[in-house]
Amino acid sequence: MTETARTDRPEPDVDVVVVGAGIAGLYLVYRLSRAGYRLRVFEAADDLGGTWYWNRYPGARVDVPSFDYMYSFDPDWQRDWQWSEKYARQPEILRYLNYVADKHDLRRHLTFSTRVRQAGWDDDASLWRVRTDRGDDVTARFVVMATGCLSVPKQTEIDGLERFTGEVYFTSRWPHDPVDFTGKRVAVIGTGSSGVQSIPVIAQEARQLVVFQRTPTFSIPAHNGQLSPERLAQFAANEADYRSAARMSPGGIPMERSITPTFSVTETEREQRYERAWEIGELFEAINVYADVMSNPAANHEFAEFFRNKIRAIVDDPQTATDLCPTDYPVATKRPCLDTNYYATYNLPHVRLVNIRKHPIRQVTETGIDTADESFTFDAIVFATGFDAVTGAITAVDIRGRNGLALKDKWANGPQTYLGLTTAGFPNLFLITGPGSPSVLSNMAVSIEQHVDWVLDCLGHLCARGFAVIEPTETAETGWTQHVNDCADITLFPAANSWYMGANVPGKPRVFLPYCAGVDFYRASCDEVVAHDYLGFTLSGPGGTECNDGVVRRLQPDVEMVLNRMAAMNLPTMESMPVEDARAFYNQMSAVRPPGPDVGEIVDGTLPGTSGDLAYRLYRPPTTPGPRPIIVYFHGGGWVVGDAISDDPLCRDLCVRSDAIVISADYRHAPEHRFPAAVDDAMAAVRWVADNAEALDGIPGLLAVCGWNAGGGLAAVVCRLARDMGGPNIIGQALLTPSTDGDMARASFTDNADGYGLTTALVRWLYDHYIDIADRRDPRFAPLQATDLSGLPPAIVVTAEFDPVRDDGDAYAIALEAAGVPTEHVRARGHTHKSVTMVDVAISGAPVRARIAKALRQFFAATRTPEPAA
Ligand code: NA7
Repeated sequence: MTETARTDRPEPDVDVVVVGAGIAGLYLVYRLSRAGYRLRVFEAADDLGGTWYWNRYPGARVDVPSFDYMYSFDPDWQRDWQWSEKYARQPEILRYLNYVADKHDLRRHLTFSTRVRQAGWDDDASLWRVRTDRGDDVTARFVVMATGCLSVPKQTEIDGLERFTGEVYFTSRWPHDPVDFTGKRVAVIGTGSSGVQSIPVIAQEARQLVVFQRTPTFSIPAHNGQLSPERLAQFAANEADYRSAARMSPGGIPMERSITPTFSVTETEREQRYERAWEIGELFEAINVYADVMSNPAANHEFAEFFRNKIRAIVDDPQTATDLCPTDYPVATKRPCLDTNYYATYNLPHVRLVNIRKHPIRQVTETGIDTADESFTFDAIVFATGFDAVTGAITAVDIRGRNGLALKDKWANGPQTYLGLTTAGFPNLFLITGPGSPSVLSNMAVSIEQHVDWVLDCLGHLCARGFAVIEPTETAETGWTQHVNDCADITLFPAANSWYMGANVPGKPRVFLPYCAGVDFYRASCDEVVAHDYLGFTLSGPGGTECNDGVVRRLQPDVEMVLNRMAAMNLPTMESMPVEDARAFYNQMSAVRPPGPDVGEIVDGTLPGTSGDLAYRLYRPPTTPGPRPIIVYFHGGGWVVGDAISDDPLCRDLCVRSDAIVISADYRHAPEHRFPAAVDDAMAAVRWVADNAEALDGIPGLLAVCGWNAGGGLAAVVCRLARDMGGPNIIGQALLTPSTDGDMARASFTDNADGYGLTTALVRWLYDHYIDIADRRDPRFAPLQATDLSGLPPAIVVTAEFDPVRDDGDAYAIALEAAGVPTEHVRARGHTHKSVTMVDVAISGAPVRARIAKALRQFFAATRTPEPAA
């Protein structure tokens, strides 16, 4: 190794072994060889190209525009290379890769027709031992898996194939010599991208074509053709800017992330937008029509219906059209396709679709295929049945890490990686576009370059600092794997049986494999890890060991996006404002939130407080009429800002989810009305609601309280006062990030002091406006200070990980439990003081709100049907 630190350990044969000579492998060779590393590259095929070597089926094309699907490291490419089409065909891409390899003299590093079978980490020697099927036994400091995400074809699961006497083809292993279907009866099994691309082309030759479809696909017309001279000129003038915009984009193609929710615009506008996406014919553009297409089921459904209408309009036979319409998964949760005449092909008289969900394939026979109710005769069968995606090619190699741990075993329940680039227990092993990185959800060319660049920077760093070994920590890996799942969980992706979920391969664990928050967010994480001294990695070597352990993304992804957006707005802090301005600012911020769900009825009214009328807003559920339990809700705002309607979206959500009447009751605010005015009013509100339950169409006796922030504290206080004053009877309390103590010494006030919305400085400002320091141990302000919490109504207490008042809430939940109060304590991981209340903004908060509502429903149910006496 020319650059790396020397050790007294055995010198390996090479510095780096690269597995695979596709787009990733070639770029690795370019970077590694120029940096002076000694390397071997093993490629199972007898030539370079990876995916583009193998997938030679008729109609095979890239589904990202050719301009975007290319290397950016070669800026003078336009001198001697030209793309002929918007979406290049497979032979052209393969020619391009050969052109790059020849131009940069990469070929001499490549060993073809050689499959890496095994790679084992030798801990004593700190190197990898790599074995191939040709008998190579090579030692290397590092191994880089550039094996591609879609390179191991799925096994056929159809009986009898060996009996078939006709021709059999696999789109993923297409012969190099031309295949002529002229005059033949052909079957195609599979309607993913490979099927969709090949079916129209095969139909042009075949005498008869029968397509066996298990799951219909969403496909948009590619509108392929010549590249427009204008686009070419625009691109040529600004290539550097274009490439850097691609690197910072959501998908690896320059594009602004849509922030417009579907239903915030008119139906006509939406139709026009969908139509435009259909006309543009670019996948990333289509998925980006509206911000919530991949997260809001209703938004997705409408977009899907647009597609289905297109299919119905194109396909003549109504039954065929119905069979071609996907209905059992949200659009784009399985890889959508780009096509040329796919749906119209079914209008040809010699083309037929067989829906094998209705007519299952029984077996392949000597002469064709038998379904449950029909026998077909074929001259050729084409399998377009997909791949063991993302992990298949990595685990196909017997990779053994520390202590002989097999990667396959480690990943038995799903892959765990750090950044999709590395995996704990496997030092000096890098994965290019591995699971947990944007990979198949992005423009691969951009993601590959980013990964390779990261790896090269990492190797350079190790060398410069005298380290020989790098490995992620369990903490970092667990955190990243959690983050990858968190990102998927706020989308509709997990709803589909897709290869993204591993669902196409029998027995494969059901785990969302790629990282779906976007290339831009992903790159930021990778860069942040480096900026924080390789956060989450252990670096070791003759110079010692270094580890800045930690988790790079701890916030819920949507919460982080909101915080980033807020930070970018550079707003003044509330505590820097006079109170009146702070209130106006708070109301202004509240006004721009999504409204929350529809409820049955909203009634604004007043109720008698201890010192004059108090406003309230009543929310009635949208279900059948009739009396309902009542939740008295106290708003947040730190006793200083907010009012009965300031938590409107949250109250709507609570009302709908709990199927109860929610009465959001105002209380007097500080500094005009300091402690205990708010407590007195809260108590008065609960009394009035209890006394008037019947008139409010509530069920007398079924009364719970709920509150957020200061309101959570008030709800807690009211429960204790009601207990001590002999009523009213409160049957449950739901406390959402409540303020329960005046002691600001707890760790969360320091750990979460700034950067998560509510700051410790603002908490102090609110306390100061509301209550004298001398009163801060009064249990009417600090329910945690009450000497006796026994006999209080059952509780659900939600605390947020990144909240200054988190530890107060935690302490209160623990104290309730200790006092024998049935308490459900929900620690909202990755959330802030406010994020759980952000209805339709922070989707990750929805499960927490669902738990609150469930708890409230259980409080009511338990009171309705009291437990039988023992
Ligand atoms: P895909 O997208 O995995 O498509 C495979 C297709 O084959 C899909 O329609 C499958 O139906 C079908 N299939 C798989 N197994 C069977 C069996 N046993 N019987 C019937 N039908 C089956 O692979 P592609 O090669 O088309 O595309 C891969 C990616 O390459 C593509 O997304 C682009 O990114 C490029 P299923 O949906 O599983 O019910």
